[in-house]
Amino acid sequence: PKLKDPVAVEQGDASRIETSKSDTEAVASRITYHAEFTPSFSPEGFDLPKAYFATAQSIRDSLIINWNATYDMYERMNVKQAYYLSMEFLQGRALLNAIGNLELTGPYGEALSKLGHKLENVVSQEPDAALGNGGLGRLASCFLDSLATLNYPAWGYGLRYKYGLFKQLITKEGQEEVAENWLEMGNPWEIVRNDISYPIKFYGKVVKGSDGKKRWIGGEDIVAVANDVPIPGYKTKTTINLRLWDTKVPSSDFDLSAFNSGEHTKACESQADAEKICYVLYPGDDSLEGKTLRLKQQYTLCSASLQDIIKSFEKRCGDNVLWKEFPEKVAVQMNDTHPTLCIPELMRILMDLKGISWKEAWDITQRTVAYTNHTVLPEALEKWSLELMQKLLPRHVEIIEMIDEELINQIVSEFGKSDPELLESKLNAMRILENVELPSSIADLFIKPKDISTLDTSEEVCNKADEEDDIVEKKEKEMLQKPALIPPKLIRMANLCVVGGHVVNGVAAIHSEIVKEEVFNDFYKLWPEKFQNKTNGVTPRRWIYYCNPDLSKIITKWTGGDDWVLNTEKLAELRKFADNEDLQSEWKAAKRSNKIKVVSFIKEKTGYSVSPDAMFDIQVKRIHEYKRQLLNILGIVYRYKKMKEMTPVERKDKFTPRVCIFGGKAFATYAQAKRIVKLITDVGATINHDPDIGDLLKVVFVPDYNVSVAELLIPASELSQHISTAGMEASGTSNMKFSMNGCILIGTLDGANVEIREEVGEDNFFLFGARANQIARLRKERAQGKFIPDPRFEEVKEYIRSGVFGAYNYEELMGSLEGNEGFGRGDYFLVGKDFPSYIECQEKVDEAYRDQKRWTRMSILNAAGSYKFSSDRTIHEYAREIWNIEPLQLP
Ligand code: 4GP
Repeated sequence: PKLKDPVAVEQGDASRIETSKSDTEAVASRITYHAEFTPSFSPEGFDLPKAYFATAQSIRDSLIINWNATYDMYERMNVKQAYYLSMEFLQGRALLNAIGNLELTGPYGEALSKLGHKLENVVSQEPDAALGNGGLGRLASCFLDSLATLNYPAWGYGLRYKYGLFKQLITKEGQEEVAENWLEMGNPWEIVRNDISYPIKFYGKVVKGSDGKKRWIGGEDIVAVANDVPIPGYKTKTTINLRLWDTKVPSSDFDLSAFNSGEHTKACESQADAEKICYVLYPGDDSLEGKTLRLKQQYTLCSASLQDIIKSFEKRCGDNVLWKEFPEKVAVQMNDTHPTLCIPELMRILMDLKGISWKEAWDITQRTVAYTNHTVLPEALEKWSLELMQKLLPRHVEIIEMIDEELINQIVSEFGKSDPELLESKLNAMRILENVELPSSIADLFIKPKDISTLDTSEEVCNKADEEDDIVEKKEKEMLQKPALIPPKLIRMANLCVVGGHVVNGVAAIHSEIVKEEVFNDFYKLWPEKFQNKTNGVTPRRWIYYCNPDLSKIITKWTGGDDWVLNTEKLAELRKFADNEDLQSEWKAAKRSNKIKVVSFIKEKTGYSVSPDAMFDIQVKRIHEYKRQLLNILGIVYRYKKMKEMTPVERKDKFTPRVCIFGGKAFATYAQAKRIVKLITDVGATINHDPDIGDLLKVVFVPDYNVSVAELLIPASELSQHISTAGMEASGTSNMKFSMNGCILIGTLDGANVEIREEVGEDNFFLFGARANQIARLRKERAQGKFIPDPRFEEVKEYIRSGVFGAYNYEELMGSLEGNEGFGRGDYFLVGKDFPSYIECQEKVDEAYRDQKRWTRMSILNAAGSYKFSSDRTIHEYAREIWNIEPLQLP
């Protein structure tokens, strides 16, 4: 077999496989070529791992041809490009997607079968690329798919972590984490670009040159090396790039003489230091070392990507580099605050290296970058220690201080000095630096001179004042002796993003309102034009077409073609057939065959046998108190207790058989989330072995939830739970995937649930719980001891405490739902408040499921109403309203 097809290379067209042979033969010969020459596997045999690797290599060849053609076109046309910077990309598997997008599923299936394998078995060999934690990372991957499919000139930039988040084991103790070594067998998708690398500096100091310019010198130098992952669009040649940075030391840094004198560890020390930057996603950050490592990761991503972007801009400009045109060629999107250092880094490069003035550099920076907020949780709005940043990135801190000073001046000129209290509150809320002195001209305003005329000067009062002064003085001295009591100086990254970017967007309509009215309200009042909404979306390719082929065929049949894959508005046409009996029976059959696959999967992963006739009720997402997996499991416990109190006949009459499926990872240091996992698995262990209950109720925790597991579970789902405390889930994206696959949602009016309910219709969504605008009042009332819990809620907690589910001490978990305010107590997420309406809503679910015709209708109407939630729609909005980029397609 030939290594490359010259015709295809010349014409930049990967779909033109060797014309002299049939597609199948050509594909088979490409696969066997790689099976023979790929050095990672032994020459004999063609077992599944080898078949996967050779197949992936063969398709990668095709992608590279299209990738080069796409890149050449962007260069030639010098179009504006968007760059999506993200610490996470949760790509999942790539093979099936790539084969499908190139429309080669048929030839690949046949070729592999000739070679003795089934395509589906080969595909399932691929480990998930799990370079992400949750929604934010998966969104980034959906965006890449849409960008390529819609032919937008865009790239992703991230880090090539050696280990993904972690692999989750479920044992008797609950969750255990082990290293996610996704690169163990090599990664056929990445192309190491040893020709593309950039220096990255840490520590050192800032000096002023004779020309008056600041220079950052000394310190620790490493190198960031590009690893390119081609991202193919669907039914287009456009293949964009995900560039992931890896880190190493500059080659000159290897201490040969130390090595030769036997000091091997010392000689390799700097190498190890550099490499560990890209070891793991989200290294533990309780220690200073951990914090430093995370900051190094963030800076590496920003610095390497910006150097790369700038190099490409300069190359395209040739001899005539007009910096003020930079924002007309480059849009940088910061996926949450992790890439905030883009702002001072772009300023530094422009000023210190390109000789541009502060004013012009600031204008360019602001017009280039934009920021997406993904969470309202205060603990997730990053703040970095000023001291740490000063050590690691001294020049950036100078720049951030300047930005802060300019902001202070702007706030002062906006609000005036006449009302010092108002001014002080604005400064406190909006400044980038926290707990850092104000410039003295401003600080003086807040020293309130005492009004001498009203002072009581009697001896008694004077003595008392002296005593008070002594106490204050003593306290101040103590404060100085105990530095921990002095509030740390911090940099608020989110504020820097809002100030430094030209657009700030939330990710669902309700979230964007909260961003404007609460999280960044002071900024919103100052710059209302900066704030936008971009409701999230998910790619219909991965999340219907490839993961649910049975349903896809039905949709294609009933909507008159497969153009819905690119144009999801067509899904709405299913509405008119929602009651059609033929469609209903096909629809149910597809669901059932997907459920049967999950039955085997559950058996394999957990040992539990579940019935495909029961309703599949699923909650899969990161384990977090605000997402309220606890509410779900308490509801299940309530259901179980009621079942136990009934006769078998009553039980069968009242309850619909259910398999309640959970999946998701608890962050390794998040103790409360891990207790929730433990409770779920303990409840499952009891209920699943209870002969009184049988198939009427099963509770399963699927271990190691990831993209591939989601691709299996979501098509089989009938009910899915999106039950966060209202106002706390920015958007959610699995809600969209479930709805697309004909699953009915039970949820609160939170995140994208609000918009999904609008689209699918109120009757086709199970709504319960307090509304976002009630939450603050409810919390306040609770703290005042005014909340009277529903007896059913008390009953459930009591039942768990009684030890029915084992001897584990659930006191910290149950206790968190009780009492008034206090750390880990006071039911901050209002589980108790929403519990009654939740279980009552679950009764409505049971009733609806009993009427299968009604249920199937609801299911069809969900898929039909999900058309808005394609990431293609979202990306068009970003392209038009934030990035100002145009599609450009290869001929
Ligand atoms: C997530 C949000 O929790 C989720 O609501 C949203 O759908 C998703 O981002 C994408 O916008 N946030 C994160 C995070 O994953 O790490 O903050």
